[in-house]
Amino acid sequence: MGILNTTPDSFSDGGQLQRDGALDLDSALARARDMVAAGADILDIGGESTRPGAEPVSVAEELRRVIPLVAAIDRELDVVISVDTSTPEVMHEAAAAGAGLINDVRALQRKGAMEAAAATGLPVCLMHMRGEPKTMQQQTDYQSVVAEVLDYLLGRAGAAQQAGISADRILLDPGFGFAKSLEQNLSLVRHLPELAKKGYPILVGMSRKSMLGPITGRDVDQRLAGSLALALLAAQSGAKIIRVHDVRETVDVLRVWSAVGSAV
Ligand code: 7PJ
Repeated sequence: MGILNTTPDSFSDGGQLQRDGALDLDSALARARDMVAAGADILDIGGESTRPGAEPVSVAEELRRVIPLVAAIDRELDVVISVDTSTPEVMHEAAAAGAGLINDVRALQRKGAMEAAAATGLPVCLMHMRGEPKTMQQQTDYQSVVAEVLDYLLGRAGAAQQAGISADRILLDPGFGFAKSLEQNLSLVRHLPELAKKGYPILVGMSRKSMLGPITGRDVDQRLAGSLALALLAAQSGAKIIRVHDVRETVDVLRVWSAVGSAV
């Protein structure tokens, strides 16, 4: 899954696709084309920055950022389009414009989101987070982060099924970096195989994230090697979808891993 940010303030690549204060559709489409050519099966389009400390965005602004790009990619490229959103209106409009997956870092907890997602008939990715991005890094006290994340995700999966989203349309994500300390993120990586055995496909996003800062001593634009290490560990642990900025390099790593795994 390749990341396509339409936000001016994303932590790792924000603003690169902007011109005159708005998303430049041609640049965004060019990036989408590149990621598909590099081997991405899914593109994740987000119109709200959820990095720690990020400010909320209005519904109108999120729609303006996301929907034209979903429609343009759907017209041109053969790829599954995921929308990274918690907003019911965006879910509805994105589905109509050709989206194939709803990726919600708030696990459909925003008012009306569960109903909106169910009405689209699309698969959903439910991610673990606490609170809101603006303050989430103040909420990292867990008795056991692994058990609590697992409980939360299975609870949300149950709620989704009650709302009419069938189990085979549900993916889970532990939410690396969302209300978690470095140690807690590492613990979740270590215990990914347990999560992967719960019967739902696992999606993970660790690309360039801050957990790599203290480990490698690298700034955000120098975290490719660390991100590739985490992608490989996640795949080996049973994750089915790896959400990344660097598609070409990650696809190489996964192809090598896959070749070794299928060799007799
Ligand atoms: C994630 C996400 C993640 C899922 C972001 C960033 C911050 N969606 N959206 N999982 N992270 N499912 O790209 O670093 O980890 S936004």
